[in-house]
Amino acid sequence: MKKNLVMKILEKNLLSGKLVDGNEISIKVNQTLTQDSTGTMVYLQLEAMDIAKLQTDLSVAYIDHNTLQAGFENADDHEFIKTVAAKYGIIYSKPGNGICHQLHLERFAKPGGVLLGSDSHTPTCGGLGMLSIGAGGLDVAVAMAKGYYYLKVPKVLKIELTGQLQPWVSAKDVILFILGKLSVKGGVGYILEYTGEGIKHLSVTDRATITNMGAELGATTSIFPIDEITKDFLIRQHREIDFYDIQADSDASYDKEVVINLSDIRPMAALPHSPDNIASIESISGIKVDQVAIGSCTNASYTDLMKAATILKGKKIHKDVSLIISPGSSSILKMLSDNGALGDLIEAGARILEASCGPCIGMGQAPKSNAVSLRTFNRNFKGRCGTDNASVYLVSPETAAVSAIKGYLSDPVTFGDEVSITIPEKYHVSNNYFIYPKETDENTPIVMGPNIKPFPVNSALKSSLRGKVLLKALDNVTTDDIMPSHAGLLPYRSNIPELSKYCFGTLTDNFHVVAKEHQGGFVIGGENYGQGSSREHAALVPLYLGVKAIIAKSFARIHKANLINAGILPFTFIDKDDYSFIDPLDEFSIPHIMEELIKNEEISLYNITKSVLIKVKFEGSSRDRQILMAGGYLNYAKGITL
Ligand code: MIC
Ligand code: SF4
Repeated sequence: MKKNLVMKILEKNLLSGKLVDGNEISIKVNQTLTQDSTGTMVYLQLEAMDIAKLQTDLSVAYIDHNTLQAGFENADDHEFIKTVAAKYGIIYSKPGNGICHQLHLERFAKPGGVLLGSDSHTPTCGGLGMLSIGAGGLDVAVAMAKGYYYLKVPKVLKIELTGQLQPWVSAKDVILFILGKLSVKGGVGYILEYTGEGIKHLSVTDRATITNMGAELGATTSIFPIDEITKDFLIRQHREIDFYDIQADSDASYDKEVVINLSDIRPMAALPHSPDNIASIESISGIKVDQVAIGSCTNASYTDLMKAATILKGKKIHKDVSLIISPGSSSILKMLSDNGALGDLIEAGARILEASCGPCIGMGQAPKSNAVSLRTFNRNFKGRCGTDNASVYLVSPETAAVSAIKGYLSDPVTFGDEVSITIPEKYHVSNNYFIYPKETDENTPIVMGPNIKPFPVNSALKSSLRGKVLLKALDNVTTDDIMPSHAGLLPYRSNIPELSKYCFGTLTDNFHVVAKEHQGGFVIGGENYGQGSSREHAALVPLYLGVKAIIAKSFARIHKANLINAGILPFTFIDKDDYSFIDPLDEFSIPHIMEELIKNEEISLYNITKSVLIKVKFEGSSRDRQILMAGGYLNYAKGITL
């Protein structure tokens, strides 16, 4: 069979298992990345593994999420990560250097390699032809310690791009268009491989915008082919040496194919409160706008910010609009400063933030009550911006900049001639924000501030389970629902007991009280339970509160892996209609859980309150079942020779 690019890279890095759809395999991980809001857990877990040396070619610890530092907590976390980095030879990226995905694309990603990152938008580097997968923190710690990652062989969806983008239409509109077609569940179980004539007109940063938001489709990752454009980007980034050529066979086979004509796409937006709630800007233009934010790992490249600066040059931001700019990296900020574009943004009245995630994860710049906020970001879940009743629309930098001037949602097509940006001959490289291992000492003592608390570890699965339904949730519950994140809570990412008070905070006020009162229990979910981020806090906090199993119609990939690693049972209904007959506080019993799991049989769950038997199942590998029986990955790892 003719192989696609995904299969070629998986084959190149294959360590165990057969490359057959649905099979579990392990692959060699060449690089890892962490960011600070998941990183403290990753490095606590790495420390617990007690290893002498990392097994990756390169690992980078970025500080980009928790940079507000309203108290000592974030700075203590940074110091902890810095000392771990020095001990293990991990490259440390200081706060202010920029967003992990943008920086990794600029500095380290290698075409044809495998990257594992403790952040769901790790697929950004797929824009450079690297197989880049987002995972829970523990999986990333294991990749650093052991060099491998286990995954189910995904199906590969070919997305063939034909045609060429119309003026004022950009990469963000492409991925929003795809989200409108496929939905937030459309990519589950797939890796998206882009091909076709249309890709010749997309730069590496355009491609990265598209692969970045593949996370919102639920895809394992997305990847573009390695071509002259890839090489050109590396040359301009002063690292042609990192070019590696690996190609899909001609006439490669795919599990599914979609053709998208770029010429058909118009400026688009994702409406509140889901990235797949798509409409054309033309159909919703005129909505009054209070805030516009340009930045994030989706749209804060040099080209994106230059487009905004060129549109805003000599103009004034509307009096009722607050325009926020957060550059993707310190190098980009330096280039904007050198070429005068930063001055143009300031003159227009923009608020300039440091190069970091910032408002994307609610770290500041929460909009006013009932505000309409246009953001070039990737997620618009309710409350994520820090203001529960705000309406967030996801748009391109072009739409954002034009709307900031007009004061209402405007189609950039009506703005006149399209701006065209020349990619710099050579990108600037800001090296001084990195601490490289050669400058560090492996004897550096690990520094842990008072806010860094031990993470919870499960105990081995019992032969039977009993407990109450603590919460019943609808479809598409996000990890932002399970473990909300904003400026008030992000300082506690290393403090699970404190975070637990806010578990399921967007759905109910008192989950932690109910969970404690009933000594833990069960959670019921709809389709796509746990979509969104990679934060393993969405598993560790429920574990801390005694949650034993989640029974849902279906799960998002990373969250399901995090539940398994934590030893929480992720079950799916065999008959989805059973969902309707469950109510909060129903009493459940699973009398033969251990036996059924060992035999890989259907699980019989008795709803004692309703006197009915519900059949559920565990979909996973035998290794996954062993991890669950051991009570999570760390217990499992103790029992095997790795
Ligand atoms: C996000 O965009 O939701 C985050 C914050 O980057 C998360 C990681 C986290 O919760 O720390 C992600 O995407 O994985
Ligand atoms: Fe940071 Fe936002 Fe990207 Fe997450 S989605 S990594 S918070 S910029």
